[in-house]
Amino acid sequence: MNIARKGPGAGSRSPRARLVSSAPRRSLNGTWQFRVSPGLAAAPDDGWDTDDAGWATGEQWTTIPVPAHWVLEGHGKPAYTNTRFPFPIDPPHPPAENPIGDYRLVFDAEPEFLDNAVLRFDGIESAAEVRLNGRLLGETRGSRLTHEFDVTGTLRAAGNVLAVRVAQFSDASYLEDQDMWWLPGIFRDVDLVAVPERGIWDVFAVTDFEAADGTGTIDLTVEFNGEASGRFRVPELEIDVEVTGGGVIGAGQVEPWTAETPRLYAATLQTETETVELQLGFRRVEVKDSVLLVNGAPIQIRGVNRHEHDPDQGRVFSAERLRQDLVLMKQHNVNAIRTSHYPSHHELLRLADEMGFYVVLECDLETHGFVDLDWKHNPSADPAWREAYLDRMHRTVNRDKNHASIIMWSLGNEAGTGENLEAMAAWTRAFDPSRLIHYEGDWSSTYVDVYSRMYASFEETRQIGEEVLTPAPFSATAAEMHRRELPFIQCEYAHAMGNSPGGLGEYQDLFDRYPRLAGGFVWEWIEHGIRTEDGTGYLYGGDFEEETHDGNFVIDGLVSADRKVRPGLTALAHWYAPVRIDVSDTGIRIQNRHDHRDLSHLRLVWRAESDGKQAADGELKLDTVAPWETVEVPLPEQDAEIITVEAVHLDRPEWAAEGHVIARGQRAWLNPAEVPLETSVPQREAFDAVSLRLQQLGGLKLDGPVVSLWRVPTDNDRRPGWDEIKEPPYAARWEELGLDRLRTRVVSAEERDGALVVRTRTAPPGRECAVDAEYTWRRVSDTAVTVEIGLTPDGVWPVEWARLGVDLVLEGAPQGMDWRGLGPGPSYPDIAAGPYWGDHHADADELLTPFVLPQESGARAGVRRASIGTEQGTLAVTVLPGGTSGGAEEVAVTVSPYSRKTLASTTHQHLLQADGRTHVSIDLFQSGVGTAACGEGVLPRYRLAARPGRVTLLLEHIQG
Ligand code: IPT
Repeated sequence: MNIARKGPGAGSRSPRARLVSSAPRRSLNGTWQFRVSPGLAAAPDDGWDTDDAGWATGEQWTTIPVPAHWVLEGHGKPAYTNTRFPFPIDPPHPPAENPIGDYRLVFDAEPEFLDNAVLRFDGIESAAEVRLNGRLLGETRGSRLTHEFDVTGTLRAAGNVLAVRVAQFSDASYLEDQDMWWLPGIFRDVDLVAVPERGIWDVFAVTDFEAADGTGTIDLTVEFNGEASGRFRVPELEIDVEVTGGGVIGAGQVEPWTAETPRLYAATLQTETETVELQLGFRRVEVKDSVLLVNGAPIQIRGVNRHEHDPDQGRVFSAERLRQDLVLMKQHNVNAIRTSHYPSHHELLRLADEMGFYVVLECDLETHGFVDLDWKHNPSADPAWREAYLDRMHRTVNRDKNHASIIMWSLGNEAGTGENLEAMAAWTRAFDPSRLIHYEGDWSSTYVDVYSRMYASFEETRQIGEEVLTPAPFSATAAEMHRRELPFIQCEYAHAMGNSPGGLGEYQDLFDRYPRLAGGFVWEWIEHGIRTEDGTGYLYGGDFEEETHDGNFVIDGLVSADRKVRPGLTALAHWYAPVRIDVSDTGIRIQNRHDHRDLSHLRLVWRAESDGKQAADGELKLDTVAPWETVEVPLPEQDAEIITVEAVHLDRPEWAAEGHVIARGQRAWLNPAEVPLETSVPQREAFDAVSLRLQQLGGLKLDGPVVSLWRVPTDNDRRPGWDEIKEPPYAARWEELGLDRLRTRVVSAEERDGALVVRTRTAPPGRECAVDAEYTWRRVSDTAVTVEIGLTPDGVWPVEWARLGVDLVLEGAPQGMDWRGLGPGPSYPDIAAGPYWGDHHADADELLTPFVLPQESGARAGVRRASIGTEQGTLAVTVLPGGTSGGAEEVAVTVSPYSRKTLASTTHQHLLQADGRTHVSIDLFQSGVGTAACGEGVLPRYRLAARPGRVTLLLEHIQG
């Protein structure tokens, strides 16, 4: 086995479309014999792969499920690196310590496979040598690409010996340096597929739609297996024609396919011996005047990057996970998927056609690690690798070429520049002119059809939006001129790592403003956590004793590895919604943000609430609202506290849950809480003698409030961000300053105007910048007090704060919270869309977001009143009207079973130890979260420079 050469695989048949066919197919998935050797030199040549069904496997052999990754089945360990290769860059040589897996299966074959059949492998990482009955069938390269080997004449009825030797690393690893786990093995299906004589080897149906007259065409290319012809039928379109090789078939008037209206027509191609079924979607993808069009109308890509990952099985396909993903995407208004950074399991395309997604189908290619050598030796620019590159693209395009959902072919990710990429583009353009070509790595964009970038800043995105409008400078090269004609997409933006991404609204505004900006794909859909053995948590890079790894950078998704929705996805659903509803003092504005549909498939229902009760409801009657049209209707109700308008389906699609809300708009005019009239000076015994913090309220034991400015660093806080002015990350600057170690001195405590007034000064160790606080306490009853809190910064604060608020600790573990405010999910200033006004509840386990790396989470904003349940009783916090003193009308409340110190010092969610107390933060202001983990930091308007704040709270111990 030669795994140190620069070529493609060998011996397989030409790549073809994945067809739904009547030809017999037999899965060889199941339990195989297996052994692993530590390197190629140690892999035995002991007859295991000869034509001997009776060969006895020795004791190094065991069994393994196929498909699976052997490192997730107890043989060796997974390893995570982002861009770095985990071995020296010495192409095409893999390291000598390179686990080799030998797979062996003895099987019988039914008669229908004996005349003519192929053996199909859908995915083997990273290179395999395949032998059947002692004969070498060939080698695979391209871990996520299909290889079919002709077994005609080799396959027999009984006792076939299939022997597959798989190298974990190979020359191919240099082309597969995606940011993900290295997971070797036969991890996708293995099938025996009959190839009937006079049947159909391949079909390519290129569909087109002419928006001007509503007609469609089908350009059919068929490759029969031997001398044959077939009948091509599309019953709904009354097409029934004889096909010998192909040609263009007029389809007459058709309903077009779009991601919003995924109309498909069932078609069949039939010969004497085989019938193939196709689902045709008529659509045209094109670029005009630097705008991306589908069926003549500009489209906005509201996309996500999707890797394949399961916490137990890695990249092994699971129909359940796939469906779960696409259903969740639909429910959150995602309309596009980039298959980062390799072709997904082929089932994804069938579902994308049916459910409606635009797909950017990416080739299995990334050579990112060469960036560390300044791209020296990059295979993309080395002619010796050219065939390997082309082979990857042929396999990618051919397998999925009949799917309407694919609007672009992507050459790969982060593979630098070079002629081999150009050659891939040239072949693809000639083979399939019906789709656009995407590749981000070459910013000069000479051989692509869209200008694509990742994590371009707001400012740069704006400039790109405008570039097309300004005349080109005299010096513009042909390449620059070409680029100006292209639409712009962000193939990755808004990095969703941890408590993130901030700034979605700002990007969306830009996408809306400039026709050239066709939207983008958030990075990324799924966190790649690997489940711990005891099932209680997820692991990341470094947890498998890897010497070289990139930590938790692999945990950066909008959903957890088990597809639990992270708050970033709730925010995304708001910005990606195909309807925008704005309720103001004067009326309701509704914008149709579909590209191809009016709103007649939706209902717009409203309700008015006062005092936490529904007062009235109804439905808004709208005339036809065309794509991108905005209409305005008057408020249906004048004096309610909250008016909510929701867009729901008239006929619920399969993916929508009962009562699914597509978009929501709201306006709240909340009545202020009543201020207690009779108050007195509270007793000193309720306060700690030294700190003057409240210790009891009724029978409730507590400790606080104390001024607090810090948060548990988020993933974004821990990284510097791509801002022009380079500053160390927030986490480092806060640590340096001691924001997490503030100390408080009591300045004075005195009775004044029927209240106890406590003044304190809080500052970091060794610094003089401080926050002066004044707490004015009044007793309301045995179980209630009010406290007016005035906070004033003093001196120069060298870094922005994370929060401005106070902390309280209650005895007893938290049991949940009820509140009036924004919810049910958390929000921070730049990731605030989604949560809505109302009366909300969170169970104990919903108070925080269980991010794999513990970090700040869970703040419920806009809170007017919160009842915080603990084992000991309930503390109700009510914000009293700010009145003329300019006090806050609402606060953000965070309730946690862990102290911030515990959260900050624990590496994994499942290792957190609760201390049996309830940690409460009441914040007047919070910093945004930004996306500095990969992209821009917190935008200036969401940063929290030192500032004063004031609020009056009613604190009550509620019994029972
Ligand atoms: C970008 C990669 O394309 C993607 O695979 C992922 O690693 C992402 O970053 C970060 O999570 S590349 C980076 C240099 C912007």
